[in-house]
Amino acid sequence: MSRTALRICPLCEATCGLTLTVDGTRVTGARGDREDVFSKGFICPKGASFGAVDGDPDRLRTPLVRKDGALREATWEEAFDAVAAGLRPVVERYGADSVGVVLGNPNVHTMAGALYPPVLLGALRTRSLFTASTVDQMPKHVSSGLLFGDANAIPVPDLDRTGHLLLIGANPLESNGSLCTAPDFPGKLKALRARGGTLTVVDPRRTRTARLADRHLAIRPGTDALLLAAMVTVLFEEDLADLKDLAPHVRGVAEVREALRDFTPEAVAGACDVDADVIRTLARELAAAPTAAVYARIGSCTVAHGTLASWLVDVLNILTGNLDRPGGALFPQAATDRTPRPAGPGHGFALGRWHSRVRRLPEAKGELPFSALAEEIDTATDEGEPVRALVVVAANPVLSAPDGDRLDKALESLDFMVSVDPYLNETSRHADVVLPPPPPAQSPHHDFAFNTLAVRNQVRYTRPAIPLEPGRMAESEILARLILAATGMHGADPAAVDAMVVDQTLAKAVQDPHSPVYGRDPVALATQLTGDNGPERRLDLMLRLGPYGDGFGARPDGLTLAELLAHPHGIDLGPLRPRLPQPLKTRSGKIELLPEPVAGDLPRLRAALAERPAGLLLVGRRHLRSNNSWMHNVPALTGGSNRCTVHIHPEDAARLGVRDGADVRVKGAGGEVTAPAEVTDSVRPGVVSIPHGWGHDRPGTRLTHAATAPGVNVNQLLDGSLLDPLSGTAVLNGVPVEVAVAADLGDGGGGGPQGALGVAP
Ligand SMILES: Nc1nc2c(c(=O)[nH]1)N[C@H]1C(S)=C(S)[C@@H](COP(=O)(O)OP(=O)(O)OC[C@H]3O[C@@H](n4cnc5c(=O)[nH]c(N)nc54)[C@H](O)[C@@H]3O)O[C@H]1N2
Ligand SMILES: Nc1nc2c(c(=O)[nH]1)N[C@H]1C(S)=C(S)[C@@H](COP(=O)(O)OP(=O)(O)OC[C@H]3O[C@@H](n4cnc5c(=O)[nH]c(N)nc54)[C@H](O)[C@@H]3O)O[C@H]1N2
Ligand code: SF4
Ligand SMILES: [Mo]
Repeated sequence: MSRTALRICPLCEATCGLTLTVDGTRVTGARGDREDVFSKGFICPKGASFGAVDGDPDRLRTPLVRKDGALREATWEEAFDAVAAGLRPVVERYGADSVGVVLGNPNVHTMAGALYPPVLLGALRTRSLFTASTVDQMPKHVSSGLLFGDANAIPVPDLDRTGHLLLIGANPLESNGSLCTAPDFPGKLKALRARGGTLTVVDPRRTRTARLADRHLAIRPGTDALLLAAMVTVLFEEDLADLKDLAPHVRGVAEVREALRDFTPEAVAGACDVDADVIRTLARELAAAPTAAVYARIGSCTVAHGTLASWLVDVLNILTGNLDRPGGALFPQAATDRTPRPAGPGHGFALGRWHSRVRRLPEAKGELPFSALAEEIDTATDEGEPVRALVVVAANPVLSAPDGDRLDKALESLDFMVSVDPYLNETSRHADVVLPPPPPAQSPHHDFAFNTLAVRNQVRYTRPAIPLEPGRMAESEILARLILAATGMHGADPAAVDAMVVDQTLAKAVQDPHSPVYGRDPVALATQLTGDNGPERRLDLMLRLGPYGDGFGARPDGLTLAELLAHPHGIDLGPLRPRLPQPLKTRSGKIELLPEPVAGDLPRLRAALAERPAGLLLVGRRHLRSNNSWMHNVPALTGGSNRCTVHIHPEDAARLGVRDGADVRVKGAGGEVTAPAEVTDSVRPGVVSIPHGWGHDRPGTRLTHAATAPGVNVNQLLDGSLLDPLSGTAVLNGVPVEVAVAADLGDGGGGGPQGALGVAP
């Protein structure tokens, strides 16, 4: 007998509500939940394959523990004994920083990933934290931290109401959107055009998104900050800057004008390879639109000037008066946000409070660059201990970070490594203990992260669609036990972790005059929490203390977990609303339009005015049916156009003698890879594109299907040296590479004609 169950999709940032068909303990179908208050029935091919992703036979069912060199199935008890025995001696002998923590992307797609890593980090007190943010959105955090005083205050384009969207370095028709949670992003772009609005796309590739646009600019990779700076200059030159209601909240307008004066359209046109007239038009259109939003993603972040580009996006939103107004870019207000405090000066945002040991790279938001992970393990210095043990949760840095071969070796040299991961893959194969979380159908879901980035305020929670199979452990319990094992409390009741967080949170809240529970008895409040388990009680706590919460009775109509459970398709909390100045936490209490670190980085941007790269530049791409490195094992999601190929423009192909389908060799500072060419004019001349997350040909993994079409690891072309200096984010786009027909070089390389290692004119 089959039944249906609701489940919020965790496979990308769109967070669609799914209706699963369940037969016994298997998911046999998935369709969009039409009653979902947010996604209203939208689903994409990945969501439709939820059952195949969930039921992948290669998912690990039991923990693995290394014995005599080999990973073997073990009991949970044996596994946590091994974690305690492996981690504690390292902490005790070499200190907290010798234990590294690596957090990957799926942590923002699980409840456990939101609730427990902060507790682990607080308890371990290690400064060796590396996450996927520094191969992703860290530039945006840094820019928001500097502008608004809060690294997590990220304005989101008001897709449903805007009249003009300038979309930069993002391809939501394949990615379904990022830092902008919007189920049916494609439909929203079509609706924008249908209501007479305009869409401009800036991307070196003519993507599916670009094809939808009124205007597509195939910019030279890595130069968006120059383009945006020139747009700012046009606004000032032509007297088009108009802050509207924002004016009283902004400091530094004149300073920005002065600082960017020489970035005229004429000055940047050559570097960007975009006509000066077009840049002027972009600025005029932005200023003239009734409402407009500038929105930029991966292609603007993982580049040499990622923080400056991210900053300029909001400078443009501010100078056109579009920040914090309907139809512009607004700050969402999620149900689990902290109770908003009255506006006023805050603590501000500091960068570089400590540095990495080897390259002395500054921390950002408490993190060291992902690109520095390998060297922090494999390089000894006088500055302290290298990382000797690693806790990896939901990350596959061997494929997702620069120079996987070096990282591969570095991981092998660790004293101890534990991976919390459902797969034995390129990274987890190095672990001494692998702790597999259950598949998503057996896990509860709430989007702590993405609701703070959603184009509409709403809240949804789904309990596990299928009960935990025998022998499985919830990821929340795995992480709670890991925290205990790592901090010398191995064997204690994992519920103690949640109880401790609840107690600490309430103890603080009752002392906070702005909290709805100010002055009340924290012990009595804790007894009011409902929920079947620790994570549910913590969700209840956050909802009740949050901006829409019942304040433990202070606002009887407010949100609680019980109220949310009574609304299985979610609760709509309305469109995004203007919130300034409340979100500002800068020391001045104002938006700091020209923060000092940004000003300090402008000379580097000025130097880029003269740059005209001689060779080919590498950019990435995403495929709708893919997800970073971990979905190539699902047959339904691979094949067809989802292949690891090198996109190259016909002009470049002709010059280099590259035929469609023939293997080409691509060489970068970190190494080289060989993959089939796909000759296509969807990339601009001078640019080649290779998707990331491939390279599933290493031994010792259990990815049966992925290994049949492994592809190559594009990040092997990088040596990790290229970073956006303010955010520590790896340069993954706009990377110089050389391309040659593979046959011309022969197997060993070097033997072939050097002239074949061609570069674009
Ligand atoms: N060249 C290039 N490189 C890139 C990018 C690019 O555009 N170009 N993009 C970058 C970006 S944006 C990102 S976010 C990173 C991603 O980089 P990572 O976060 O390192 O990698 P993922 O491929 O998302 O792998 C996530 C891991 O989590 C595991 N996993 C899946 N589901 C769960 C779960 O429910 N629980 C747990 N515990 N584990 C789970 C998977 O098996 C996999 O091992 O890659 C980056 N790398
Ligand atoms: N199907 C699918 N969906 C995903 C993922 C996935 O792997 N597959 N990954 C998820 C993750 S972790 C993230 S972070 C998001 C990312 O979401 P998006 O940012 O929308 O991701 P991409 O599709 O990589 O789009 C980046 C675009 O930037 C372009 N680009 C490259 N360099 C430059 C440049 O210098 N300037 C400009 N203007 N453009 C440039 C690329 O050609 C590409 O089209 O997607 C998420 N959703
Ligand atoms: S768009 Fe994203 S969240 Fe929606 S069904 Fe597809 S993968 Fe899932
Ligand atoms: Mo990402």
